[in-house]
Amino acid sequence: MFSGGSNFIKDVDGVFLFILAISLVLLLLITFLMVFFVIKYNRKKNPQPKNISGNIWLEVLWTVIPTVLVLGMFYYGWVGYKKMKDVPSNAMIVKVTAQMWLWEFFYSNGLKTDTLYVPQNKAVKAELSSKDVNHSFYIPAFRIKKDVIPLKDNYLWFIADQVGSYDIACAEYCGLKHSYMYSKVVVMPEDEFNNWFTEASKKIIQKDSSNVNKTFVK
Ligand SMILES: [Cu+2]
Repeated sequence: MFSGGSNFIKDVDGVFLFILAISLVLLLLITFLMVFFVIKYNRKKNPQPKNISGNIWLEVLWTVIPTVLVLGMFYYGWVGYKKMKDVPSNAMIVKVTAQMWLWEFFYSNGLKTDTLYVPQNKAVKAELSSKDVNHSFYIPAFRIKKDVIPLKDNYLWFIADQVGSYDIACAEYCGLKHSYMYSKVVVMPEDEFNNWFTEASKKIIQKDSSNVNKTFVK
């Protein structure tokens, strides 16, 4: 946790920690008050039960504080979500197709791969579509996840800032072999990516220039 390689790590982990911290404070406070009241209003100390009338300030406090906390969680979540929706105009577009039970990636020239190759420090927009049922495109190391739904065009984007290979998972139960629906995203320095892209594209042209979409390059 708190490692990974995209431009969203700070925002997503930040919201996560913020909510975790609030939850921890509430857990401790509620546990403390519970034990405190059990002792304070113990029957041995208070043989005669008494009615307690309301306290306006207490009621104001327990309304205002949770409202502020919930609005805070919403605010940070919304700010982060908005960044994930605003794709930079210079993003490289890769079409991602999901089907039971594999991922396929299509580059602008028709190159098709079973692994997602991307250049480091460049915005990549993944246009998501499904050939059959609901899937979910999930790269935990980049903190991005989006449902892939038939007949609905979803997208997400990211900037991978660390060279390496990271898991891509399907995060929506999609049938018998859902748990095997894994792929990898490989992040390469930009010139290395460009070399790979040129080489891989040559192969599809050599194999069949009239039918590039059906050529699989590993
Ligand atoms: Cu799936």
